[in-house]
Amino acid sequence: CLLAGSVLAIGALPGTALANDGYDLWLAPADKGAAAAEVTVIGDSQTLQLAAAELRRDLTAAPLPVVLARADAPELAALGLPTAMLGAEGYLVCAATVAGRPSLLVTGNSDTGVLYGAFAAIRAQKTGGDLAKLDLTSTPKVRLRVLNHWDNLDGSVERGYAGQSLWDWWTLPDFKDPRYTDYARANAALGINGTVLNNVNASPDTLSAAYIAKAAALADVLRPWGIKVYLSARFSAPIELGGLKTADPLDPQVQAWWKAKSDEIYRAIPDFGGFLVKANSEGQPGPRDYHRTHAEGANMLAAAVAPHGGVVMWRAFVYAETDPDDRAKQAYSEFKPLDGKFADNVLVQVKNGAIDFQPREPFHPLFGAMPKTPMMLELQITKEYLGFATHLAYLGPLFEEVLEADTRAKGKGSTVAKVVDGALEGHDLTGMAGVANIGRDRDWSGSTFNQANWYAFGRLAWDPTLSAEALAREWARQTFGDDPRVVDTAVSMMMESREAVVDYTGPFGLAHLMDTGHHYGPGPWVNDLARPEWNPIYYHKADRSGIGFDRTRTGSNAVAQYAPPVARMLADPRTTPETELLWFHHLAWDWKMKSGRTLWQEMVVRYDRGVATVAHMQRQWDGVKDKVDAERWSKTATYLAIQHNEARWWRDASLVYWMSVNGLSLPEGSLAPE
Ligand code: GCW
Repeated sequence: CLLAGSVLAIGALPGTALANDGYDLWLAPADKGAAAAEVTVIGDSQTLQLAAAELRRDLTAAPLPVVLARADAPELAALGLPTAMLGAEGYLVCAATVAGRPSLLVTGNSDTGVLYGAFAAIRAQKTGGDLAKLDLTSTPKVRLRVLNHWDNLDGSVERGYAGQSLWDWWTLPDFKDPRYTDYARANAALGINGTVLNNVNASPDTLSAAYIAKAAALADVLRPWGIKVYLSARFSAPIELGGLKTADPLDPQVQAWWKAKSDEIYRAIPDFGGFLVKANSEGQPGPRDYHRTHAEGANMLAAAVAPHGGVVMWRAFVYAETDPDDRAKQAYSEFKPLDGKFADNVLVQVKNGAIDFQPREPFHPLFGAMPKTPMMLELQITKEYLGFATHLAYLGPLFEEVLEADTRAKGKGSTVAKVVDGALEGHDLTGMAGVANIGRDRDWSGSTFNQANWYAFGRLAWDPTLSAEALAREWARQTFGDDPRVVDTAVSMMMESREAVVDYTGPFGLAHLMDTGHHYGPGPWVNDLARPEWNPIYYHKADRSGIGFDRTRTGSNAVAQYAPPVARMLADPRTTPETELLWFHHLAWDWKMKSGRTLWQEMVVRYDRGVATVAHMQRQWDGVKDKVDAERWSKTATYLAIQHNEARWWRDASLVYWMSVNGLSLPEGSLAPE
């Protein structure tokens, strides 16, 4: 009683909205006072019923009764709707006369398509669309829109900053936590249609009978929402689980083991999506242990799931000590020669950049370089290198930047988005993966604004050409309501946030300067780890004469991995985008930047600008204190204060370190007074 009273008291402070723990994500219920829509379902499926329930709950003041029906319903036959072009998962929402009654029709070629249409209608209304004029049609551009959970069987989450794993393996398969349904709803609202339940650093036990049953229980919850379950497979599982002496992919016994294991999984999960594999990377076992190629490894698993319609998502995130010259080159060196050698149901999953989810990285040279292979883009939604859950960094612009990058593989306009959605090379099997930022925290993602990164990933996986800013606005309206002052403020903060992190952690393409292991806070000086490419100094190569990694012909020549026009542009520091300058070049501290300042002076400006931007975000947030509920407002304000302190920590520690290397001092008056 006392507790409830005190919560109410907080909510009742003058001018302060009630508390909100962020649990509802972008699905906050519509205005309770408004009339619910009248919804009729034609057909009979659980998914259609779920879609109807969403509309009854969240669509208000509909000018017409709503009808939900699959396109093949006899009642729609006479309408001649252009549904063929919607494909398996697209939707159409429009005014139509159904069975003699003017209606708002939500349709698609599958139940899931109708469900997506229902969510699209709700989104349209919540973001200001006029239901009377609603005419929506959309088809996903990417087929597999998948979250990758790096969740371990002990409940911990690798690089997870939102609490323990959502999956309670202990109580599964009997207890299906209602939260799994809420997770499914949130994903379906974005069009996410797959989830890899466990960490790519996979335990062999994931494939044991006990865990297959647990995964099957989750699959049962997710299925009506159009979401398939996938598992990360440990390549050596035939040894650890099967008692075999080898995991050699060309060994008939190993092949038979995987076939039998796949059959067992499909008996429990008939629509199982397939396997995700991290092989021969960071100590994980793989086909290279047996002198086989990645293609031989992937194809062996692909053969096991192919009869059931499954796929293999084979990661290209590989690097080893054997090629210490430049870690950024290794994936391309190993995978490019394998183009055309992968089975039809294999996708190669490539991180956005060639190193590892840095605040800024040039696009991965494998995009556009393997035209015969479906290339799946892997993005990191969880902010391993961008300040975990505490720092506000909206990743929409980062995702957009890689999707818009022009590989020039087939002339101008050969964007990464077109490689990923299959348009450039004519692939039908396409995919995008996001490393989830979801945990058991009440707000799912560790902070309100982190939810936007999950949101942006899901929407971009549906349509990689959507704009990061438009998505920020969409998200903000559904999250905070439609007060323009709050929405504009949130969008403005979001759109400047990622560049702020780049500025205060390392501008101009500097990368991997975080303290090692946990990757939180600065550590550009670290140089005592066993493998050279784990040490930050390997990446910045700063000395008295200059800073940056020479990836041109005089250095590692990684630029040669890009298509010739891109390679030429990157070979010269004067034509390299300044945002990526030190990624590709080792330059003198007094290199002249476009601003006219020296590199060193400009670096100081950028570090300081990063701190100033965080201060600006704080001021903006202060300005909407009376407009946002107390709980979300104060948590965000506190996190911004942490971020401001830590941006200063980053700036000061980095500058002091660079000065210890270059012997220069701070340009007069360069740091803004605090
Ligand atoms: O980003 C690095 C992380 C590892 C991760 C690895 C990978 C799952 O530091 O924690 O392991 O990449 O992507 O495989």
